[in-house]
Formats: sequence, structure tokens, C-alpha cells
Amino acid sequence: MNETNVSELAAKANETLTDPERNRTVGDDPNPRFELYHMAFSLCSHKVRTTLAEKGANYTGHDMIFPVENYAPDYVRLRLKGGEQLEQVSDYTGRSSTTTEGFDPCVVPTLVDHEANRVVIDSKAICEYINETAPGADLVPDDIAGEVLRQVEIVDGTPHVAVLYGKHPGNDTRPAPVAERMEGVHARKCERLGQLLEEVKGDEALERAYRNKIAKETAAAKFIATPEDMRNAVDEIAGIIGRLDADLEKAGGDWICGERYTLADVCWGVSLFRLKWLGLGWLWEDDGPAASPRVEAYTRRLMERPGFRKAVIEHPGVPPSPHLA
Ligand SMILES: N[C@@H](CCC(=O)N[C@@H](CS)C(=O)NCC(=O)O)C(=O)O
Repeated sequence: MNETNVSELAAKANETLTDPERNRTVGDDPNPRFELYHMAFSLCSHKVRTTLAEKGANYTGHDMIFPVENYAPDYVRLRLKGGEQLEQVSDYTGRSSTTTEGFDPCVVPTLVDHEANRVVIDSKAICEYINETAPGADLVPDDIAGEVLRQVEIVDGTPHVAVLYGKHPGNDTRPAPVAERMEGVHARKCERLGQLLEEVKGDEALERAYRNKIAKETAAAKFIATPEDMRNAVDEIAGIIGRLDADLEKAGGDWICGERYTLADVCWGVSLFRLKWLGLGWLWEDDGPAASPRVEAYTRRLMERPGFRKAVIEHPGVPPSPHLA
């Protein structure tokens, strides 16, 4: 059987991605090996963009409009190529880990490697893949790989999505424009997905993808409307930060695995930035439940990394937050 040409699938998905501001090459190479489908403000995309920046890798980027372009049939067809063997997610726990929740065919980031004819999905897998295939500093050194990947896994399993989409019942600190945008967003997603389901009738793979996504988003709407679920998500994050403090003390260096900046730091930088952005920095500041000057100092070091600044803080389309200077 002929192997699918992923560059052809990507070219098809790109037909509607034409805005030059959001669809552009990053770096000097006019024809880079990697093509990345991402979103300016997506946490999982932040991990991948930071990894690319740390490696100094060029790529063609598509900053997709949420939640429209990431549902387009040609994009979903491309992404499905990277998750063929995986069980699809159809439920919701406030986390977005592919390992524990399943594969979502309608999200970003998706990486295309034109040289290897591969589609790679899942931010964790994409970051590891880029680290292995692109030249530059090794972000997962062999001698500490176990601990680096354990930390990456912790960030992957943190309920970041819950605290973006939903409000803490007693203390909603999310910046107002985001809180407003998230109001009713699951219903809007389901409406769009329902229309697409009609449009792709007969295409089994796409129908399945849209059905599972509708089930997931319906469960998500219920989750964020349940005050106890939202309270638990914030409490769980406080516990995670408490353990981060202990791990930093044990590591004894500037970074979470010691003296070397690794993929674990890429992921923590993205996570801590997001939590601060949402106004959840109080968890580890002053007399918060996980108060830790060590975590605060670590956060500051992470925010100062030029790669992180370029890929996240200064990236076009990342909105400001009143919680960040
Ligand atoms: N496990 C996946 C999760 C990807 C994911 O949930 N992406 C979010 C942004 S961080 C998304 O694209 N959401 C859009 C939507 O649900 O419509 C990964 O790490 O890549």
C-alpha cells in the first residue's frame, strides 16, 4: 500500500490558512523541515514554541484561530494521521494529557516533519521529537532523562485547562476579557462541531472525531459549572506547587533537575507563566497555601530565558494580563 504523503495533506490544510501575519516562517530557512500548527495563547503550543526557540530551529508556523481553524476538516484529517493508533478522548477531567485522557483530533499543536514524512501530535511527544531530531542543546540529557520526563509528566497532568475555562467559585482571578470569552464557549464549540458533522457525512473518520469532540466539550461544560470540581482543580494545583518546591530544594541548582536547563524547565516555565497570567500566582506567593520564595525565584529565572520570552511573552497574539508586570 502507498504511504500517505503528509506534505500533501499539509498543503491541503494550508489552502485556507492564508493570513500572512499568522502563517509565516520563523527563522532564516525559507523552506524549513518542520511545520507547526499552533495557537498564540495555547499552553501546549507554548511548550513546543519554547522548545523550538531553545533549539534555534526554524519552522513554518500556523497560528490558528480558536475554535474555528482547528476544527476544519482538512486540518483534522492531517492531525488524525498522527494519532491513528490512539484512543480518542470523549470525556473531561480538566486535564489535557493525551497519555491519561486520550487523543483529541481537533486541537493544536500538531507538528509536521517534511523530511521524515511524519505527523507528530501531543506537545510532550512533539517536544521530545524536536529535541531528538533538531541540532542544538540536548534538553533531555541521558543521565537525568528519568527525572526530566517525570517533571514533564507532572506539568502535562496539571489541570490547566479547568482553570482557564472555568471560574473558581470564591475567587475568579482570570483577566476579564478571557473570563468573558470563556462564557458559553463549550456550547459555541459544540454548535460549530455539529455543523461540521453534517458537512462531512459519510466520512467515517471525521464523523468519529467530531462526535468524540462534542462529547468531550459537553462534559467540559458540566465540569466547569460544578463548583466542587473547580475548587478541587485549584487545590490540586496548590499540591503540585508544594511538591515543586520540595523537588527544587532537592535538585539544589537553578533548574528543576539541577544545574542544567532541560525540557522539564521548558514545561514548568509555561505552566507557571500560565498560572500567574490567570492570577493564580497567589498560591505560592506571600501566605498562599503553597507559599514558596523558591518557586517564585524559579519562576522569575524561567521568565528571563530568551527562548521563553521570544516564544511566549513576546509572541504576537499573547494577550497581556493585569497579574503580570
Ligand atoms: N495533549 C495535547 C492537548 C492539546 C490541547 O488540548 N490543545 C488545546 C490548547 S492547549 C486546544 O487546541 N484547544 C482547542 C479546542 O479545544 O478547541 C497536547 O499536549 O498537545
